[in-house]
Amino acid sequence: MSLGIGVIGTGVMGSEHARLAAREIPGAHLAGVFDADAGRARAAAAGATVFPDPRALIASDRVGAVVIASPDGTHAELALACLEAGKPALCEKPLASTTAEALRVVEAEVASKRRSIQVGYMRRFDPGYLEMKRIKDTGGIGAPTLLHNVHRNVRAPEWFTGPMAVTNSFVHEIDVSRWLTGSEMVSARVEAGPGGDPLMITMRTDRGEIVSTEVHMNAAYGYHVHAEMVGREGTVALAPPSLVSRNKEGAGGIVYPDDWVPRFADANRRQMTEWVRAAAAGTPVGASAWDGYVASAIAEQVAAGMAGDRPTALSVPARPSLYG
Ligand code: ISE
Repeated sequence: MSLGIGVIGTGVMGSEHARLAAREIPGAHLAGVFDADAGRARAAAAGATVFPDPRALIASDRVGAVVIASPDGTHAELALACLEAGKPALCEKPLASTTAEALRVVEAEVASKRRSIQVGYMRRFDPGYLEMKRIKDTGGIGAPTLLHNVHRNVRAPEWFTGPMAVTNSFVHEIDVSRWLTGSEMVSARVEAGPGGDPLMITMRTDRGEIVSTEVHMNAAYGYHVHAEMVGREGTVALAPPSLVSRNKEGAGGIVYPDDWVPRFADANRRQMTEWVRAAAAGTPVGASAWDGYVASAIAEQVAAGMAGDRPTALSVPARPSLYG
């Protein structure tokens, strides 16, 4: 039987999730959408039901699983509503906009005794990152010592406020660095460039590895995410993310997209495919609510320590047994 997916929030990512559910995911279909902007909801629904509010979507018999892609501040409350309704949810990152709210989601899921929340840290499904991890895990570069991340956006979205470069963008590197290294982050230090952008964030892991990240919100030339891991016997890096190389006006090279949707199209498709498979039978395979909580907790601590000139010590509570 085909799984009916309901999508809450049809902005940049929500409309991509709706498109994937409607057209590209085996065993699933788009059952309906909700967005505060009804016109935007109708456009993303492409004929599927437009629900009058998110609660009606979650409660509907036609919706077997929910994608939460509304503004960051609504994620935790909607994830809790999905847990209450017993419906699997793929919640866009971050899991919550505060650590306290993220912890409430973890606690509710632990109380339910079943993992049913996956957090949309889609880089875990990107073929390049997966290959880096496979090579590192099979000893292909020796013991890791450093991870260099680069995260460049063309320009900060207009809805960006305050420390969102950390809580909305850098959270990706927190998650992917924990996943790639298998280590926990124990300290962080932030240097800000002129006017506060770019940021250079250096973290230390509990195995002594160094993780450096350039978070650049207004890099102008294109959307560009890169990572290189250095080990005792070699290095492994993402290859240039382009299907083609173009020559024009006396120059040649790869072509960068404007935002993350084309860059991570494959990762998002694979993420939803695996999530649908797990919703039918099994446990979600991507970032768990616990991973979402840890990423948000670290981001909050990094943002709070930004003004200081000393490294910030990072701490997270012990992992509940539900998360292995
Ligand atoms: C955005 O919300 C995303 O999740 C993108 O992947 C990230 O690159 C961008 O910086 C965020 O604002």
